[in-house]
Amino acid sequence: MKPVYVIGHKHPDVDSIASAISYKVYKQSTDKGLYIAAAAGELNDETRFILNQLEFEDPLPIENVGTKVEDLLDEQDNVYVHADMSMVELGNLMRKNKLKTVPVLDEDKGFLGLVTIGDVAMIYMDALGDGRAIDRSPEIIRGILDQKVADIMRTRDLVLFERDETADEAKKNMLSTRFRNYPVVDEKNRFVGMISRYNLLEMKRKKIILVDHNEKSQAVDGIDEAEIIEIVDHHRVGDLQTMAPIYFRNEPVGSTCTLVAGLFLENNIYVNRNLAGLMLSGIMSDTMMFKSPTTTPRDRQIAEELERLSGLESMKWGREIFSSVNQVDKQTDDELIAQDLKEYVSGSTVFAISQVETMDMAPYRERRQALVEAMQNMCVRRGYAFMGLMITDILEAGTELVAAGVKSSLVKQVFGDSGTGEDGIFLKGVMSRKKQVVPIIYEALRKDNII
Ligand SMILES: [Mn+2]
Repeated sequence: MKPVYVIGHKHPDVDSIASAISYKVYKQSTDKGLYIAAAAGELNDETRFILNQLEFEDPLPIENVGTKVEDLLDEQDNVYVHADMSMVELGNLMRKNKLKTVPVLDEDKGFLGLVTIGDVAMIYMDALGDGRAIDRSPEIIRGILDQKVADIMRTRDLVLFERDETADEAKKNMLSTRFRNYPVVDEKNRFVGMISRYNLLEMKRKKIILVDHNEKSQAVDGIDEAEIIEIVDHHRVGDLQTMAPIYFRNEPVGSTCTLVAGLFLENNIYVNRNLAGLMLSGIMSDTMMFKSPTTTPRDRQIAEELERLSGLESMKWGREIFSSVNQVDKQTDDELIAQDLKEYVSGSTVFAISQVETMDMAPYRERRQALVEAMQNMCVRRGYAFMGLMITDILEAGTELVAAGVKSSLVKQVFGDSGTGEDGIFLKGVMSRKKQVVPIIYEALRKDNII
């Protein structure tokens, strides 16, 4: 069965991972099908801490959701034969299953070769020749039937695919060869199935459910080739397009986990202690322990329910989560600015806003100059007009905004340089990237373009 991947944004934060895992559980208990929770990037420290404490497996890491050879595999059961099988058995099997091509495998499913119906026919035709030896035909046929698959299988000039090759590469290869079916192997040459020219015509896209984002620039690579079947999110509506109508749940609440937990509760679906803890983690992390202005009464209400179900005390658990973050000295400047970075596009301007949350600003302030330099370099490398780093103090409920890049003056213009430092602006009460920073920048860029 083809799986559906539930996946959050790149540079995944706690909410992204927690909502992917919990929404996967929700789908699994309400819908038919196979669902897999995935991660579009490395897990951060808080997420690792939470998954560890609550005993969850890591989501499947996925770098690219573009169509791969494995997505084109034939759905039906794969029939194969062993090299020591007799021609009689082979003939029976091919007739019974109406096969045109059969792979030959060893005991470990290692791929050895192929037998095609054309090859089998040729053996009979060659042996019977021009028909002059017709009176000897019982003998000739017996000779053929005595042969083994090993004697007749084709091992040379085959076109094989690996499961993680892109569908585009496979397509090119298939168009330049003339076979009907092609075997697919894994990296250890073990047979995983067949693909046919026919599969190529109806390109099978990976099925994806997006959680905690809906903008292309934040989505896993290859998203254009995938089929988005649902979105559950709490961010502004961005630029993704879908072929068909989809289930799109977007509400302005503090975390995606609030929405997912809401679904469990509304539909009276059982939530175990750990799952309740996981969703509570998403809420506490995204709302910065209810201090972020994105926090809504709904987040608090759902968090209360989850406290009850998980046995965790939300503020205490929140402090544990945030103190597991402070690995600041272990991270390089590049790691620090890339850890929770989001890209945005406005017309031809691409910019990025990064955010770290902390209970202690001092180590960040000490490194500010080095961070600015790393940001300058990142702007050049990735073509950002500017980027901002929000160093958010959860206890103080405020953010130091550091900007870099060619157009960084725009950031200083809109947020006002309070004079606390050359590149940093302290913004009291600002905690939310999506509510208090990004919209203001968009508005400024819009005006900038008009004027
Ligand atoms: Mn979120």
